[in-house]
Amino acid sequence: KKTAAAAAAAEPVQIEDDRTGLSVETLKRAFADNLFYIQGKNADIATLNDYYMALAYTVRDRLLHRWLGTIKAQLKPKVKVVYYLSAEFLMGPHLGNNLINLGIYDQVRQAIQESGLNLDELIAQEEEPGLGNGGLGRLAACYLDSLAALEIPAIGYGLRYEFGIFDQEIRDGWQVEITDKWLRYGNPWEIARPEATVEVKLGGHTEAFVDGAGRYRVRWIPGRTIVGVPYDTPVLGFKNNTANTLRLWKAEAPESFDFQAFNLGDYYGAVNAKMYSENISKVLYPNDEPMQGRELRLEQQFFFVSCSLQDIIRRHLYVGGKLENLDKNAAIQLNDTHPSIGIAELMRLLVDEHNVDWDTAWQITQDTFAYTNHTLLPEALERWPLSLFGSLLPRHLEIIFEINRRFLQEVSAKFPGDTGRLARLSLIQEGPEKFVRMAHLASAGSHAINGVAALHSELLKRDVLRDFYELSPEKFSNKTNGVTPRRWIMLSNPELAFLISESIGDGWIKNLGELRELERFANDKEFQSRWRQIKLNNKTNLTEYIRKRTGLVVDPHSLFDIQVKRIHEYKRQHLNVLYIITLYNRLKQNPELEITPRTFIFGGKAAPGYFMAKLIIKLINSVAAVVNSDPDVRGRLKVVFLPDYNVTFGQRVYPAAELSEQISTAGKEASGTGNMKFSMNGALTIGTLDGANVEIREEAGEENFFLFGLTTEEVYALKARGYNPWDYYNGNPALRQVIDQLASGVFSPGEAHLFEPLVDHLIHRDEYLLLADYQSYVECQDRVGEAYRDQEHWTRMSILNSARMGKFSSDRAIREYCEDIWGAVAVDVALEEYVQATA
Ligand code: KOT
Repeated sequence: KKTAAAAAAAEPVQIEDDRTGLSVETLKRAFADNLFYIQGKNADIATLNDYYMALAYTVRDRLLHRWLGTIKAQLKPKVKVVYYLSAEFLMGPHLGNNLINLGIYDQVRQAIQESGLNLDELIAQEEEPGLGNGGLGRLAACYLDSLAALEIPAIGYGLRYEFGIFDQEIRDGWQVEITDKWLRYGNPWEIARPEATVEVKLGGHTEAFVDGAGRYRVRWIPGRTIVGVPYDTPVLGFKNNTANTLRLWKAEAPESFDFQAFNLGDYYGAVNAKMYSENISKVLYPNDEPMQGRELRLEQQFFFVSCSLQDIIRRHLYVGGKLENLDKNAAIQLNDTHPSIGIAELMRLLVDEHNVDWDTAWQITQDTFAYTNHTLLPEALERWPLSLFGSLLPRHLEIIFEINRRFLQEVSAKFPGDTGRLARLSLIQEGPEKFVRMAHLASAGSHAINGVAALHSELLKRDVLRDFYELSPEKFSNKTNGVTPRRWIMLSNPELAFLISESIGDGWIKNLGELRELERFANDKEFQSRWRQIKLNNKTNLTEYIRKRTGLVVDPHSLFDIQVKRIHEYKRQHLNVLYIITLYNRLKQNPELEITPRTFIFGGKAAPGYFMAKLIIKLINSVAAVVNSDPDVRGRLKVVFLPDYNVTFGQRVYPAAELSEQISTAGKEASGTGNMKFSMNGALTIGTLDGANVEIREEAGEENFFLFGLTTEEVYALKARGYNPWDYYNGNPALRQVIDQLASGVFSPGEAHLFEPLVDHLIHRDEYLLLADYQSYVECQDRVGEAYRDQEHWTRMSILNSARMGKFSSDRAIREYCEDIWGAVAVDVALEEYVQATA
């Protein structure tokens, strides 16, 4: 046994440095110091934002040792790094999350309080980096969180958009887009690394030549050059020493550019060229799902991918790696096809710039890349007109032709004489206008292809990528999406997190499967009542927020029925509206009818060019105006559209929800991830058998899930035998009344024809089968209303939902990617001695 003195001597010396110390006193002093020396303010003149910035720097100081320690531990010869390439990272606000991951939430709260301020107000001050549209970008953010939590070496690569997703305002019921100036007050979480700048070429033409060794080679003479400057943001693991990096590229003009023009005396031209270059990372394309074949978009994709691949190769060579072994040090994941030009770019870098022979280069490329598909919607599959592609990336087009030539040779060998198959598999879509099919490039150039939920992965194999599956079945697997419990439970629902930890310990935060232990409390009256009280508190908070944002007063004791996600016809927000109108009609017909009071809450942005989606927003607001102000309703129904749905707002919404609307047409939603966030926070789901709903229901138990609607098979069958929405309209008086009201202007006084395009679409085509699913949805919603009356039973179902959501942690998803696709393992990060371990 050691003596006390020996034990004390063995303790590392702790220097309570103002930049690392975690005591409340040190935190207060550092906070005041940063306010003065970084913000240049004292308490007399400091704004809330100054205080936020001072705190952000105080926190950043405390993570730098982890960050530098991680870089040191990971930049080593035998380490395999996951490179996650994504056009979008929807990170959400950093401050609160970093406090949680550093394990200093409580100390900081106290330090801020003792400084006479309120931590929640400072956290609310942060403008979130909205560098994504929705599910795909948020998934990338959850995955970075889990990679760090699991101590997997990883870098997220993307674009540093100067303007992220637009801010949404509602005027007269319509969506209005406002530019998102998120960098306005500076970004304390990023560090520019101009020393790691890389060059990217665009346009021009190619030339053949014979090199010194007598080999046939190709030279690309670019039309212009852009430089990419990396901006790095740390991504902390939960209470460990890992701080991975999110590296976002900003496009700038090379210095030589304005120098030349300056020498010619063309100052204006020089500035113009600079602006032209900077355009590339100027703004995020605000389209979720449908692709837009704009040249600037392809430039963006190529720009960040080329920067990232050059960076990856540089890192690989820096640790003494050989290019032939790139796949031993690097796993590159393509987040949908947006970065799939990387396949051709890696081939070009290897063959043209690093002198690797074609076959070796192709092997390296396939072994390094893997591709995740996120959509089955045909209009979302990326394809670029050959003409546009060739003028921007002439060398890449040649490379793609060569890849295709060899690829189709292989196909021919395996399926002799099957010309139909060749045409279907070709990387080039033939026709009057030819296209490069990016999903085909990604599939041919990757060793692994995955969908994002079990159903979606099956449908991929059966439909969209069927020929690829028949060619290389071993490439395919499913990786059901997940979300991080750190942000989506701990940070957003602290009271629930506290109750859970008090009941079953805090192991669930790292191992979400442990939530199962909550099952034994499902019938416990005392636990149930605390569970309900927390939900009520969260609902009350949301009520207050709704009042502030919209002026609407809603009843926190009513059923909170919520649909938040991008507005899209396939997601069927308007099916939800059809039910609201149905309820309204019942109340008008029978004002004394007993119904469960409900608050319907919507949130979501529409792509600025998507007319129907914008009309759906107007519809929600128009129905809200009528329902909310009708005295006959007596407050039993309320409809709210909350403007500007984003990550920050999501954090308020999920904890307050009791019913989660996941009502897409079966076979259309690849996975969904909001569905998981709702369930974890104790909401019950009303949903179709679509995307991950199938697995959520499987886990929660079918008795704890409100299922309705056609299955994917039934949808196919109905469409195959000829779907006629008219039959449903004519055969269902309640439905017919609702449609007639929309058509005749009941909800658009003075503008009788306002919703005609919607009505026309529903009764003539109804691509997403709203009318076919209407009756089933209404009956299911009625069951929900009934079930809510038995609060004890409802609470039991709610607890069981949370308890059984362990599968949907992004930690589980990332473990599967690591084991099945990336071959990546955890790397221990050691900190310098004088840094305190996490609390
Ligand atoms: C956007 C453009 C092209 C291809 C796909 C998309 C896309 C797909 N954007 N978001 N998604 C969503 O991705 C989520 C994460 O996997 C899914 O949960 C969701 O169902 C997709 O719609």
